[in-house]
Amino acid sequence: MAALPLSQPILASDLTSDRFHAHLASLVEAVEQTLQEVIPSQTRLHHAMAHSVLGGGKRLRAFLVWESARLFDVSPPLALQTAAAIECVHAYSLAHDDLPCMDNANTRRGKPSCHIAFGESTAVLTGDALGPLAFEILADLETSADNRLALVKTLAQAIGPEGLVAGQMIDLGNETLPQTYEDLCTLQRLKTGVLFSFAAEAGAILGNRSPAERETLRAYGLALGQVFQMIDDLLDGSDNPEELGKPCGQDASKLTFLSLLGPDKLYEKATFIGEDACVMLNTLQGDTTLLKEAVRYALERAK
Ligand code: GRG
Repeated sequence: MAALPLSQPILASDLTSDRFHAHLASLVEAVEQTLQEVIPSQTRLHHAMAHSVLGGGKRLRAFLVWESARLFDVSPPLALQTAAAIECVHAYSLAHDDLPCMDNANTRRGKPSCHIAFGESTAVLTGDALGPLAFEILADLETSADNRLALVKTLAQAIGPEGLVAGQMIDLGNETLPQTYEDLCTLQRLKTGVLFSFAAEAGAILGNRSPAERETLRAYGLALGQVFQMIDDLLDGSDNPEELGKPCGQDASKLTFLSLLGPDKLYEKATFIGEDACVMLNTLQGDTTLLKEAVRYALERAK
């Protein structure tokens, strides 16, 4: 890890720029529109899918796809469809995570969770439907077969038995629970980092970039995921369910970055990891300012 003073320019100023917020807002709108086009609206299942995936969420993963694709002049429709696929998978994971047998959360994105609105079996099937839909979107992208295969395979790896599902198993206590800082990093890499990482890499895949560039964006995504998750832990211990997007205090009985480090050390460490993520981006050509600002945005959630 590159050692850096916290005064590195990108995180030194106080707030994310208007440009960042304007880009994020227009991306949210564009992804929403793309998602509306891919989610059918005839059946109860379709309505539950729409409930889970539309009208909410920060769309950070979509933003990572969009910004990494922009670096490499990928066409906007390709980037948006890829972003929509990732948001479908993310919504799938949230619908399942909220179930009584998992995190048992009644609200999500300021709305009733999918199982509260539609019942438990429909919520399970909603996730079951959003996953295949995501892969279908990727398989249909107007890009080379190599790129489609790389996207499908990398996403499958990110969410499968060595990714999201493994992280959820650990989080639920179905595997050995985390005991150390390193264990927590592993858990959060699996639960959050791998999907951020895939999102950031996706633009490089679509842009036919080198393995080194793909690796840089992957590593950046992992680091951003860790910052994000550390701040999530901080918010879980606070009284800010709006920012967290779900009820606070759900991790009170678990080892978390907050219980392990305390708020000050946690924030300091998250800032250091965030600085490192920004430095990684300096090896890429093109304007990575907004990707760097995404790090600050993640840190700012704690304010
Ligand atoms: C195979 C996709 C799949 C899932 C099965 C249920 C499960 C295994 C995994 C759940 C993993 C999980 C819920 C991780 C939490 C990730 C996280 C940080 C969620 C909150 O992300 P935000 O804050 O949410 O970006 P918004 O609402 O803004 O999109």
